Amino acid sequence: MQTPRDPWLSRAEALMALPFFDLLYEAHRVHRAHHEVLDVQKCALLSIKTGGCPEDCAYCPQSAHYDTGLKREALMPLAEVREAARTAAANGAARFCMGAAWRQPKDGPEFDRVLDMVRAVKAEGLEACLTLGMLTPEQAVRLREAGLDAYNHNLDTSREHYDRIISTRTYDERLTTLRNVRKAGITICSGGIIGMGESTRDRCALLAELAALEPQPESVPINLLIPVEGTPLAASAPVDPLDLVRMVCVARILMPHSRVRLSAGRTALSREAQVMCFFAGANSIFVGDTLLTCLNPPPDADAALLSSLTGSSPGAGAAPP
Ligand code: SAM
Ligand code: DTB
Ligand code: SF4
Repeated sequence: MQTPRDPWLSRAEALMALPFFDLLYEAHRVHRAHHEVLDVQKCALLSIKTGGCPEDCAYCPQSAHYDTGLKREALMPLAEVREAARTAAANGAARFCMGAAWRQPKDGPEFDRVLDMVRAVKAEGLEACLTLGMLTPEQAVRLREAGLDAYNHNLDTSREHYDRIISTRTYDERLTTLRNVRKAGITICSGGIIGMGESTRDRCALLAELAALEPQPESVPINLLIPVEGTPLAASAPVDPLDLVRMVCVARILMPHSRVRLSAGRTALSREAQVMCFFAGANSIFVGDTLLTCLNPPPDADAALLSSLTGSSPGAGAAPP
């Protein structure tokens, strides 16, 4: 039986099989036709509830199933979130994303506090994004009413590879939450991770699932696995940066209007590999020293990275930091 992803999957596989320059050239052409190439969105990221998560995602340092030495933290006080949002706005972030290590939020005082966090972030003039796990239709509506702009909920990998990575939830549960979010009028941020032992076909199938959503996700984060000691994926082989560039290219071509976010794993990439990802169509990054629990490049390195795109770089002979 034909599923909505199938035509997208054939297209993705055909693109992925192209010679590198042909793929890169086409991706950049599509990128230029739909976006300002120097417009790279900066998103701040804050873990508002850390560790002790009941899910068993094999990549995740926050899962209670693995001993990663991470210190658990209860839901953050509202004032701390407000302060972090203020700092992010002062540092030029456009969007403020808050993540919680939950399977799904419980209605009650903690969910009410998250609604207040959304209001506080909006009051600083930032776009507000959350990632809290699965949502009911009612929770999605309450978040929208509080002013939430976007909800991050990654499909993470292909349907076929999914149960080798996560056993405590299904792919269809992920898709149901995405539907609930969309129905409530919140934009969708959904992407995945590469470097988890998946095949090229799995990568294509992930992008095909995302591209088949109607409408397509407004943001597509592409994460490079950060192998974390204590998780089942700690010993995963590193991804060839050119395969990451290919992944960005195919995402850009299949989803021409989306923001493709070069997400986790940038500390493992050279400046040149990141620039190639921007050329391929990535136009968003997380800024700030930490992601949720892992390291991100330092802000001064990112400032230098972005200014090296604009023509205002130090000039001939000056080595970047
Ligand atoms: N608990 C919620 C959920 O799973 O939807 C929200 C937080 S969860 C940490 C958000 C995303 O972070 C995951 O979907 C995954 O894509 C990404 N992530 C987690 N650990 C990672 C790692 N070690 N390397 C790369 N990405 C990771
Ligand atoms: C996404 O796709 N990547 C971000 C965000 N959405 C929430 C999270 C990356 C987490 C990396 C591992 C960590 O810092 O714990
Ligand atoms: Fe929990 Fe999200 Fe980590 Fe999975 S990815 S263990 S759901 S915090």
